[in-house]
Amino acid sequence: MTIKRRNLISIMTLVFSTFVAALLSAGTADGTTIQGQVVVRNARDNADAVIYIEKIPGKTFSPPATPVILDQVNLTFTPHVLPVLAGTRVAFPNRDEIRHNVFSPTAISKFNLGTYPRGATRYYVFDKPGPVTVLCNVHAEMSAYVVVTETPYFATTDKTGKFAIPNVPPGNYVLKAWHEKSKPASMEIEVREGEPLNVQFELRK
Ligand SMILES: [Cu+2]
Repeated sequence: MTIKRRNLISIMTLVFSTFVAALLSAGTADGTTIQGQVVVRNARDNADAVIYIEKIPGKTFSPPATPVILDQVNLTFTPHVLPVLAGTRVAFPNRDEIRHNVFSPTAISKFNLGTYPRGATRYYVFDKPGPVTVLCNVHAEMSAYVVVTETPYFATTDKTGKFAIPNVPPGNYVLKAWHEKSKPASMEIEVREGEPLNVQFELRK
Protein backbone atom coordinates (compact mmCIF):
# COMPACT_ATOMS: atom_id res chain seq x y z
CA MET A 1 0.00 0.00 0.00
CA THR A 2 2.78 2.41 1.02
CA ILE A 3 4.80 1.49 -2.08
CA LYS A 4 1.81 1.95 -4.34
CA ARG A 5 1.11 5.37 -2.92
CA ARG A 6 4.75 6.33 -3.37
CA ASN A 7 4.61 5.15 -7.00
CA LEU A 8 1.48 7.16 -7.56
CA ILE A 9 3.16 10.26 -6.13
CA SER A 10 6.25 9.85 -8.32
CA ILE A 11 4.09 9.31 -11.42
CA MET A 12 2.15 12.47 -10.60
CA THR A 13 5.42 14.36 -10.02
CA LEU A 14 6.71 13.15 -13.38
CA VAL A 15 3.49 14.13 -15.18
CA PHE A 16 3.54 17.54 -13.49
CA SER A 17 7.20 18.28 -14.27
CA THR A 18 6.72 17.19 -17.91
CA PHE A 19 3.78 19.57 -18.10
CA VAL A 20 5.86 22.43 -16.62
CA ALA A 21 8.76 21.66 -18.98
CA ALA A 22 6.39 21.74 -21.97
CA LEU A 23 5.02 25.10 -20.81
CA LEU A 24 8.52 26.52 -20.37
CA SER A 25 9.77 25.34 -23.75
CA ALA A 26 6.65 26.74 -25.42
CA GLY A 27 7.55 30.07 -23.82
CA THR A 28 11.19 30.17 -24.85
CA ALA A 29 10.98 28.55 -28.29
CA ASP A 30 8.51 31.20 -29.41
CA GLY A 31 8.80 32.49 -32.95
CA THR A 32 11.13 31.92 -35.81
CA THR A 33 14.60 33.01 -36.87
CA ILE A 34 14.99 35.16 -39.95
CA GLN A 35 18.48 34.62 -41.28
CA GLY A 36 20.41 35.16 -44.44
CA GLN A 37 23.01 37.21 -46.19
CA VAL A 38 23.38 40.73 -47.47
CA VAL A 39 25.75 41.59 -50.30
CA VAL A 40 26.76 45.25 -50.30
CA ARG A 41 27.97 45.87 -53.85
CA ASN A 42 29.31 49.36 -53.29
CA ALA A 43 31.25 48.83 -50.05
CA ARG A 44 34.57 47.28 -49.02
CA ASP A 45 32.79 44.41 -47.27
CA ASN A 46 29.28 43.37 -46.26
CA ALA A 47 29.51 44.48 -42.61
CA ASP A 48 27.26 46.96 -40.81
CA ALA A 49 24.11 46.63 -42.86
CA VAL A 50 20.98 46.67 -40.70
CA ILE A 51 18.14 44.24 -41.42
CA TYR A 52 14.89 44.96 -39.60
CA ILE A 53 11.13 44.58 -39.56
CA GLU A 54 9.90 48.08 -40.07
CA LYS A 55 6.74 47.96 -38.02
CA ILE A 56 4.02 45.64 -36.82
CA PRO A 57 0.71 47.52 -37.05
CA GLY A 58 -1.11 47.69 -33.73
CA LYS A 59 1.93 46.59 -31.76
CA THR A 60 4.27 48.74 -29.71
CA PHE A 61 7.37 47.55 -27.90
CA SER A 62 9.06 48.77 -24.72
CA PRO A 63 12.63 50.01 -25.11
CA PRO A 64 15.33 48.42 -22.94
CA ALA A 65 15.33 49.52 -19.28
CA THR A 66 19.07 50.26 -19.31
CA PRO A 67 20.94 52.44 -21.83
CA VAL A 68 22.58 50.89 -24.90
CA ILE A 69 26.23 51.90 -25.21
CA LEU A 70 27.89 53.60 -28.15
CA ASP A 71 31.53 53.95 -27.09
CA GLN A 72 34.11 56.49 -28.07
CA VAL A 73 37.47 54.78 -27.93
CA ASN A 74 40.66 55.29 -29.99
CA LEU A 75 38.96 58.14 -31.84
CA THR A 76 36.31 55.73 -33.08
CA PHE A 77 32.62 55.30 -32.33
CA THR A 78 32.07 51.65 -31.43
CA PRO A 79 29.98 50.05 -32.82
CA HIS A 80 30.00 52.02 -36.05
CA VAL A 81 26.34 51.09 -36.66
CA LEU A 82 23.88 50.62 -33.81
CA PRO A 83 20.27 49.59 -34.42
CA VAL A 84 17.91 50.43 -31.53
CA LEU A 85 14.21 50.26 -30.82
CA ALA A 86 12.52 53.69 -30.78
CA GLY A 87 12.60 55.15 -27.28
CA THR A 88 15.99 53.64 -26.44
CA ARG A 89 18.36 55.73 -24.33
CA VAL A 90 21.86 55.55 -25.78
CA ALA A 91 24.92 56.24 -23.63
CA PHE A 92 27.95 57.91 -25.23
CA PRO A 93 30.86 57.36 -22.82
CA ASN A 94 34.19 58.98 -23.65
CA ARG A 95 37.00 56.49 -23.01
CA ASP A 96 39.76 58.48 -24.75
CA GLU A 97 42.32 60.80 -23.15
CA ILE A 98 41.07 63.52 -25.46
CA ARG A 99 37.78 65.44 -25.41
CA HIS A 100 34.98 64.59 -27.85
CA ASN A 101 31.87 66.47 -28.89
CA VAL A 102 29.04 64.16 -29.95
CA PHE A 103 26.32 65.64 -32.14
CA SER A 104 23.86 64.78 -34.89
CA PRO A 105 22.92 66.92 -37.91
CA THR A 106 20.06 64.55 -38.87
CA ALA A 107 16.73 66.41 -39.02
CA ILE A 108 14.65 63.80 -37.12
CA SER A 109 17.10 63.71 -34.18
CA LYS A 110 19.20 66.85 -34.08
CA PHE A 111 21.25 67.03 -30.90
CA ASN A 112 24.54 68.21 -29.49
CA LEU A 113 25.86 66.63 -26.29
CA GLY A 114 28.66 69.20 -25.90
CA THR A 115 32.38 68.66 -25.39
CA TYR A 116 33.31 66.30 -22.58
CA PRO A 117 36.41 64.52 -21.24
CA ARG A 118 37.43 60.92 -20.54
CA GLY A 119 35.23 59.19 -17.96
CA ALA A 120 32.19 61.34 -18.70
CA THR A 121 29.06 59.91 -20.33
CA ARG A 122 26.28 61.82 -22.07
CA TYR A 123 22.93 60.37 -23.12
CA TYR A 124 20.35 60.79 -25.85
CA VAL A 125 16.93 59.15 -26.30
CA PHE A 126 16.29 58.17 -29.92
CA ASP A 127 12.52 58.25 -30.31
CA LYS A 128 11.91 58.85 -34.04
CA PRO A 129 12.38 55.97 -36.49
CA GLY A 130 15.04 56.26 -39.17
CA PRO A 131 18.81 56.36 -39.55
CA VAL A 132 20.59 59.06 -37.53
CA THR A 133 24.14 60.20 -38.29
CA VAL A 134 26.37 60.71 -35.24
CA LEU A 135 29.50 62.87 -35.56
CA CYS A 136 32.17 64.50 -33.40
CA ASN A 137 32.77 68.24 -33.70
CA VAL A 138 36.42 67.81 -32.71
CA HIS A 139 37.34 64.91 -35.02
CA ALA A 140 35.96 65.07 -38.54
CA GLU A 141 36.92 61.43 -39.19
CA MET A 142 34.63 60.09 -36.46
CA SER A 143 31.18 58.89 -37.54
CA ALA A 144 28.51 56.43 -36.50
CA TYR A 145 24.91 55.64 -37.33
CA VAL A 146 22.06 54.90 -34.95
CA VAL A 147 19.30 53.16 -36.91
CA VAL A 148 16.04 53.62 -35.01
CA THR A 149 13.38 50.97 -35.63
CA GLU A 150 9.77 50.47 -34.50
CA THR A 151 10.22 46.79 -33.64
CA PRO A 152 12.87 44.91 -31.65
CA TYR A 153 13.39 42.59 -34.64
CA PHE A 154 16.67 43.77 -36.12
CA ALA A 155 20.25 42.62 -36.69
CA THR A 156 23.48 43.94 -38.16
CA THR A 157 25.56 41.97 -40.65
CA ASP A 158 29.09 40.70 -40.12
CA LYS A 159 31.81 41.14 -42.77
CA THR A 160 30.49 38.17 -44.73
CA GLY A 161 27.02 39.74 -44.75
CA LYS A 162 25.45 37.10 -42.50
CA PHE A 163 22.77 38.04 -39.99
CA ALA A 164 20.12 36.39 -37.80
CA ILE A 165 17.02 37.86 -36.17
CA PRO A 166 15.72 35.38 -33.56
CA ASN A 167 12.26 34.96 -31.98
CA VAL A 168 10.19 36.68 -34.66
CA PRO A 169 6.46 36.02 -34.17
CA PRO A 170 4.60 34.52 -37.15
CA GLY A 171 3.08 37.04 -39.55
CA ASN A 172 3.45 39.01 -42.75
CA TYR A 173 5.96 41.83 -42.63
CA VAL A 174 8.07 44.21 -44.64
CA LEU A 175 11.74 43.42 -44.05
CA LYS A 176 14.09 46.32 -44.68
CA ALA A 177 17.80 46.54 -45.35
CA TRP A 178 19.88 49.65 -44.71
CA HIS A 179 23.54 50.44 -45.31
CA GLU A 180 25.21 53.84 -44.98
CA LYS A 181 26.56 53.77 -48.54
CA SER A 182 23.68 52.09 -50.38
CA LYS A 183 20.08 52.65 -51.36
CA PRO A 184 17.75 51.04 -48.81
CA ALA A 185 15.90 47.89 -49.94
CA SER A 186 12.83 46.06 -48.72
CA MET A 187 10.91 42.85 -49.30
CA GLU A 188 7.67 41.31 -48.15
CA ILE A 189 8.09 38.20 -46.04
CA GLU A 190 5.88 35.62 -44.37
CA VAL A 191 7.18 34.23 -41.10
CA ARG A 192 5.75 30.84 -40.14
CA GLU A 193 6.04 29.16 -36.77
CA GLY A 194 8.92 26.69 -36.57
CA GLU A 195 10.23 27.34 -40.10
CA PRO A 196 13.45 29.38 -40.21
CA LEU A 197 13.23 31.89 -43.00
CA ASN A 198 16.19 32.49 -45.32
CA VAL A 199 16.47 35.80 -47.14
CA GLN A 200 19.06 37.41 -49.40
CA PHE A 201 19.55 41.10 -50.04
CA GLU A 202 21.74 42.83 -52.58
CA LEU A 203 22.43 46.50 -51.90
CA ARG A 204 23.91 48.97 -54.32
CA LYS A 205 24.33 52.65 -54.80
CU1 LIG B 1 36.06 63.19 -31.18
